[in-house]
Amino acid sequence: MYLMKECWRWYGPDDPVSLSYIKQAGVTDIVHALHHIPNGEVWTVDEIRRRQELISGSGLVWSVVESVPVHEHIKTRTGDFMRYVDNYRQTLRNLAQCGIRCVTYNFMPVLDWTRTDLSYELPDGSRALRFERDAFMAFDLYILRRKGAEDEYSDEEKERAKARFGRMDAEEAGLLTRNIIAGLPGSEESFTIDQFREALARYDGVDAGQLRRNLILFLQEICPAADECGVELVIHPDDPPYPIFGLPRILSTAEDFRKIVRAVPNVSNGLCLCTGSFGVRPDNDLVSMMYEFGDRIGFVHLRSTARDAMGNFYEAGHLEGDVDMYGVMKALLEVQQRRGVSIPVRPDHGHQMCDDLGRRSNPGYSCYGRMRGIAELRGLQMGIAKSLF
Ligand code: DNO
Repeated sequence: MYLMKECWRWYGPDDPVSLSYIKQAGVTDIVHALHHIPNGEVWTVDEIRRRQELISGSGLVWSVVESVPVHEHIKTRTGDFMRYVDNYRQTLRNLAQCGIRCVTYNFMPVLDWTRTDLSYELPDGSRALRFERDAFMAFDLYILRRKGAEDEYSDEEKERAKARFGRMDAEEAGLLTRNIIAGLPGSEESFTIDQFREALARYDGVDAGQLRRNLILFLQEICPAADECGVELVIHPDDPPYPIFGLPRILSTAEDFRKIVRAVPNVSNGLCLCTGSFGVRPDNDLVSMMYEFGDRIGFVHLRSTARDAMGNFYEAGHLEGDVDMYGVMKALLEVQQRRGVSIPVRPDHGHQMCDDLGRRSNPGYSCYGRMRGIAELRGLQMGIAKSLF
């Protein structure tokens, strides 16, 4: 029987959750990136091998890269983008030479994922990541004071934002700013307010149609090499899955991914099905997406979010919230049996709980919270597998 290949994201030697702890979580594989290499530069075979040896020394296997970041110049097709495309292709070849054949990336302009609160207290005392719409709008309108933002919100939303900003003291405003623009784990960019304004300006005149064309051109440039060396490129969806800061978004729905596949049918053009990101939109049917895109799903992030009518969401327990995790897991098991492969899966964004609460950790990447996540998912998988197959 083909079960999920259980993975865990590790940020490197400075990650407070060590490889030996990860081993104790019972997973077999590591999701990792060479974060010390500047965005756009080639990952050499030497650097990759050195890291690979460190990981295998702990009895684990580095099997998924998350992420090889896509330089902003590639997303906007400006500046030095051709050099960055060549470097990207070379990095893929080097990874393949080392036997690492699943590479995650995203095509979100400027910011990778975005949250407003990294320490939202739940009724049981654990803490979760949260996106609070009013706080977000307050930042956009009153702290960033983005040109044009006024026109993108309704009068009612502007009222809410104003009231929210009015309740904020300087400390809260500073924390909110850092949470949004200082770079969450995995993002390769970090900005001050001025730098952030400049980065946004690079997208003046780039709408969703243009950004999608740029993604398609990029894939047409790198997929032939990826096909040839057997690397699967898996795109991570937008998080949150709708436009923010007036920036275009092109991977928020099933239809978005269909468009990319229609334009670039190469086998290496794959999807990282992140149930937490896609799951924030009620119109994304995750179970059908798992079946429909099954052949192209090279990597899965399992987590759940709970949304409300005000546009807020927080990261719920892995088996709670709005995601039908039973349906997703059953579909995943069926896809794996049909394809005859085990797909890499990682528990995403755990809560801070128990000893996590007093320790430093990368937001979303706590030890106990993710252990709880993987344990619940593993139990769910076993229950379904034993009753179905
Ligand atoms: C957040 C992550 C994202 C993801 C990238 C993939 O926790 O899921 O940062 O790694 O978007 O390129």
